[in-house]
Amino acid sequence: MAITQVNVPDIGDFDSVEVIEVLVAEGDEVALDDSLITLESDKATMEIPSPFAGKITKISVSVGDKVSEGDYILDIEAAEGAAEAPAEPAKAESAAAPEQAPAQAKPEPTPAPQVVKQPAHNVPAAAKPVNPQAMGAAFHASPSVRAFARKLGVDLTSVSGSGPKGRIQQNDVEAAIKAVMSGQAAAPGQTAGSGIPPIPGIDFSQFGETTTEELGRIKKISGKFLHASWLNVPHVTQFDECDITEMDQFRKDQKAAAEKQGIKLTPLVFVMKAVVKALQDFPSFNASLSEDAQSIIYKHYYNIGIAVDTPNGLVVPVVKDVDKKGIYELSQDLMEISAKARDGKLGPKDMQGGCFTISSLGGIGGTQFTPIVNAPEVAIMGLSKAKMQPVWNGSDFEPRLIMPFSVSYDHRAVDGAEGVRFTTTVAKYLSDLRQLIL
Ligand code: CAO
Repeated sequence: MAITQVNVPDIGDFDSVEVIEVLVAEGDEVALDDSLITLESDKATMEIPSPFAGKITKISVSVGDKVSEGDYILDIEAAEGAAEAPAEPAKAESAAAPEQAPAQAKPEPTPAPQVVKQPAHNVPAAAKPVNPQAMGAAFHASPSVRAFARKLGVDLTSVSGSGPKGRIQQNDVEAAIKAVMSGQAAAPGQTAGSGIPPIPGIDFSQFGETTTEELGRIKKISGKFLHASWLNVPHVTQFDECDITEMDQFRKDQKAAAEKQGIKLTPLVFVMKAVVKALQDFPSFNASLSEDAQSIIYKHYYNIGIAVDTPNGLVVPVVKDVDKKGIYELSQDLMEISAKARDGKLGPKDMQGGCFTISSLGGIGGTQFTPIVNAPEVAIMGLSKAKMQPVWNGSDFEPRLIMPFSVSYDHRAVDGAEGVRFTTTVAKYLSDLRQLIL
């Protein structure tokens, strides 16, 4: 049987158009008018249909090639009695640009390409087919449906067609999207079950009066980071407590002298010093994972982020070089950054370079909480309110000031045993500040 060369037919004013899909493979049987390749210019998407029924014996184009009228596409061994395409070219899709008048194919009577106008805006990269299977002719769909699917990022290999001979129609694509949105199916690129089920929108006004306020800028920004950390970081929270009776007595003893210098001494600065000493003992807490999470990057500097509650939302300025500063200097830094934070005057530099974060709610109350890791840091401490408690000393109950705290950490970087060793070590330093100078 004769092998016939199929070339790019007249594609109107287009020249050097990119091949974005090769819809057949060598050995495939095709029917007359089956789509062979898809071309995409900046204005239109075109499918080149087969001029015969037959078998593909050779393909000479690949995805990414640029082709023009007359360029060789592939060879077809015509089936016996195969009908040639009508001399009159097939009509363009209804969405076709009127100026793309289909012309007769040359040199083979290849039917004119079906043309679909591209949307006015650029198709986002993610909307282009990425599944290599989509390059095979595993489905049938018109150019307009293919363009619609591409625009919405739908992989047509995962859509079942309800049209004649399983042809995929626009309503099939719409149904596939609805199934993903309603949680009944996995989104493209996700394996079933890994999609995040959406929280349904509810009209609360049906139950009573409501008012709606847009979230502030800081809440929107921090919300995005917190959500990313919540989803990406496998969190473990270790709860612990420490006896700060002596530490707090020392703080009170120093308070008057500090106030003379305009400094307010709170437990937080002592915690910062104890944390840095513990970070030196456990370097995997003073680290970040590489972007591909295959390496750990140890930091040999000790900058501590402090979560500050402001009228506009939560911000985390960073106190630099905590290991090199004394209690007074740290208190001064803390007062400055929290004032700056509350006045909305923090610059980007004030919030960069953190190694570990402390979120102190101890001035407000609470017994314990689970802070969210400030990724790409790997750990965060949450401080709760210290309370006088009766503690058994072996023979008596003694009143001791006990501060509960927690440390959430990224379990990819830190093991559970290391987590509790870290909190025990912080507690040890805080219960006896002399150990900080050993
Ligand atoms: N237990 C008992 N008392 C505590 C304490 C603790 N763990 N921590 C602080 N206090 C006391 C202080 O000693 C101070 O009392 P005095 O005035 O009698 O000395 C009082 O509580 C208020 O302290 P403070 O909150 O003004 O100061 P701080 O240094 O402890 O904290 C700052 C500074 C900026 C961290 C804090 O003001 C703040 O913004 N905290 C909120 C952080 C936050 O929102 N975290 C949540 C993040 S997740 O959404």
